[in-house]
Amino acid sequence: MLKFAAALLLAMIAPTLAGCTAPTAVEPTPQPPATTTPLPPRPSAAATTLPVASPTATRSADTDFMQRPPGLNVRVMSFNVNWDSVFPDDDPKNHDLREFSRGAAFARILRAVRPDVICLQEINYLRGASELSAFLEQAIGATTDEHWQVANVRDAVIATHFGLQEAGYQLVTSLYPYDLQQAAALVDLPDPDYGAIDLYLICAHFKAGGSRSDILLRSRQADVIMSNVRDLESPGGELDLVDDTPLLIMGDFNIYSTDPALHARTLEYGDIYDEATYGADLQPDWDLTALADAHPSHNGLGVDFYTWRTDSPLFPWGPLDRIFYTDSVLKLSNAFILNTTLMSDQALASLGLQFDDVVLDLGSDYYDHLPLVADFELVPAP
Ligand SMILES: [Ca+2]
Ligand SMILES: [Ca+2]
Ligand SMILES: [Ca+2]
Ligand SMILES: [Ca+2]
Repeated sequence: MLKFAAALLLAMIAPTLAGCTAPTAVEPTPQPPATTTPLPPRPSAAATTLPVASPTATRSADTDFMQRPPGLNVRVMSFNVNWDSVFPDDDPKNHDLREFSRGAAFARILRAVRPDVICLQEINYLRGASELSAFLEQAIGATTDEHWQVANVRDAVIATHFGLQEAGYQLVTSLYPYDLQQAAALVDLPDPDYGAIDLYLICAHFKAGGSRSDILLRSRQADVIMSNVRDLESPGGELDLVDDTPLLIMGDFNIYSTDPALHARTLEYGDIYDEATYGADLQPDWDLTALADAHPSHNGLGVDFYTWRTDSPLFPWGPLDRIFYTDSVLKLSNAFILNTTLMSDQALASLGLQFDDVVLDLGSDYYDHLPLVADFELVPAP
């Protein structure tokens, strides 16, 4: 019934989608359609204390949102960097779609945030885990005894300075097309600090675009993840997690306001869209409830919640990126979307950041995706 209703809804909105300025189908970041509209003159970052295109917002001196909460936490960060923008211009493995260069800003962000676990998207699949590891260690300024491990699938990259186990934890997608694969691994938290508990992570990048086939592919991508979660959380099959292992599903899901975004419902509530192929609905949390959405806001201020933005042409900004988690065994102690344009010069300086570090192209107000950060406290299962 839900399937029928969804199909009907899709059929009803299809003309709207076709007619609106939905992101073009260029895989996989929504790219702003070409425009000939002249842009109004903009103040330069150096000449103003106001954030670009947000004249009513004030820049805050607060840096508390960046502080790690007390106690034993794990800090995760998700960031769609836009194709290979973080690598040097002359890197032979740069993707054909690479248009921007922001390696220095990326390094400043990593050094300010200091995540334990990173989920990146739009990294050329040609890059190997060991070279990504070396690149990230240099970018983050790792100490000599700090080794970053990487598990990458398609353009999605999981990296951590903890242990990382990929074998036995990769999503089972062998019967499915390439687009349905996502990075997945078990983060081996150090036992002396965290006890026997480890952390399971799926780092995903969903199809962009507003066409009917894009929308349906996003549903399939969510169904595949959820069918794997069912296997991970139940005995038998091909994947097994220790009961009550904290689980995160994070990344760029291209959750727009211009389509029903049923895939978001699938990821949070376990409502499988194609049950004939991917099995019955499930309750994806260990206590047989839904997952929770970390719902971060810009610099923790509780005002702005979009994770993707472009102003030219205007396409609805929105939380395209998410961090879903098993709130039965994880307590969200802090969450924010880093927006350097809302920080005062003093706050930026104290964190080693610059005004436009999170903006992909300040000249055209093309922010693209912003980094999402969440701190989780591990809660013993009841
Ligand atoms: Ca461990
Ligand atoms: Ca299983
Ligand atoms: Ca269903
Ligand atoms: Ca729950």
